[in-house]
Amino acid sequence: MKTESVQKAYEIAKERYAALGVNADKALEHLQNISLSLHCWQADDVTGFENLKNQGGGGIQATGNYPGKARNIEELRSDIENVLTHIGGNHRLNLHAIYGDFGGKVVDRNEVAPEHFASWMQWAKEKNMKLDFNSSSFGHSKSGDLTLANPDKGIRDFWIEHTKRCRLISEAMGKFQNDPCIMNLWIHDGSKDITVNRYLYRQILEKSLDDIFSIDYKNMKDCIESKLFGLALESYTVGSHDFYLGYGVKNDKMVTLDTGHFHLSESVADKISSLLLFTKEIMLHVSRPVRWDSDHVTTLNDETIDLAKEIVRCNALDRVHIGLDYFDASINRIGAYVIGIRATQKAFLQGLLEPIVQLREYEAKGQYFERLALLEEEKSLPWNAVWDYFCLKNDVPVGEDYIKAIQKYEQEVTSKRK
Ligand code: RNT
Ligand code: ZN
Repeated sequence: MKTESVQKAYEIAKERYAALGVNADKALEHLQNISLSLHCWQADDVTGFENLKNQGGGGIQATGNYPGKARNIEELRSDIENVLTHIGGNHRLNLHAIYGDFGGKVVDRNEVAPEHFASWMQWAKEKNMKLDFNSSSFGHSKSGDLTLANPDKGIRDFWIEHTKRCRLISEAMGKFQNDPCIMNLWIHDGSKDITVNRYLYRQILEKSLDDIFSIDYKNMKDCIESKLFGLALESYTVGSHDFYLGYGVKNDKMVTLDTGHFHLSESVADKISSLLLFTKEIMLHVSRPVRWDSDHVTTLNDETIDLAKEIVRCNALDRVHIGLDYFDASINRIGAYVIGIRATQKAFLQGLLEPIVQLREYEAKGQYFERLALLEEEKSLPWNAVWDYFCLKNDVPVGEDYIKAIQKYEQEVTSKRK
């Protein structure tokens, strides 16, 4: 696209927004400062780089077999570096414990340590990225149906040790990067069929968490992520939303809202204001559930826009951490990253461009026709001209130009991975 037309379109859009009391320059400034936490696991279908032989145990699964997935750390880093060339702003990278730099050694989950992430910290520093972290209790021979909620002390202690070590790693990352590393704790624990021990498993999980969180750290922040159900664990999830909401409020922990972890008709956007009242911060996993927690690539759909708008309406951009969480193995994986990241940014831009003062004035006066009318008009205001200008300013592809750029990387790099 021509630079000149992007600039012209922006000037016209700016005027249009100004007429509604919205400052487009300010919106762009805010967007520039929104740092997304990019999930590392879209690049390799959540496999990680462990050298463990006895991996089994489910908990998570990517579907599809599009060629070119990252097979090692170097490839994953190169993919992320490529992704960054297609998106504006400064972003974070969210690592899972299974992505350590294990140097060919067998390092079990209860042995992971900061040293296994030293090269990541160094690389992130060079790329001007901050790191976030996750414990990984899925895809391991000890994963089974129950990890931290397992009545078997041996298995439970194994996962407690793993999670404690992950907090230590997060602390080291936070210290190194001089910015808190956010560590997410998600476990798949549940039951395929009716259980008569709902209380017991939740009681065990609470105890395990108390143990895990008994050490206070300064450079990391914990967040806990619920789920509705997992494949083959349909009847019961130990770490349900109620469980973690209660635990988080009681113990001052951030709750992670994954947009795929609720009934599809439930509004995640509606949860933001309540959480903001009772917990200090929120972690998000922006995803796109199709019929279930399918982790499709995030798009600019109503759910994503509602969520972003709600956060802006609550004036809570500084209290909400925005992570992405999807893994589609059926399409070009770099493309998947870029589509989801850009969609999330667009959603926030729409939120930032909302004529909120006017809308609230209408609402205060009981002018509900006017409120609805403006909400409708807002959808087709020239936000896209502002978006194009954001891309131009950031020297990243404008509009659909990133398609070609990604095709090039595929031709030159990912298609050669066999
Ligand atoms: C799974 C959770 C969890 C994972 C990642 C890999 O349902 O959403 O966040 O997707 O940690
Ligand atoms: Zn998630």
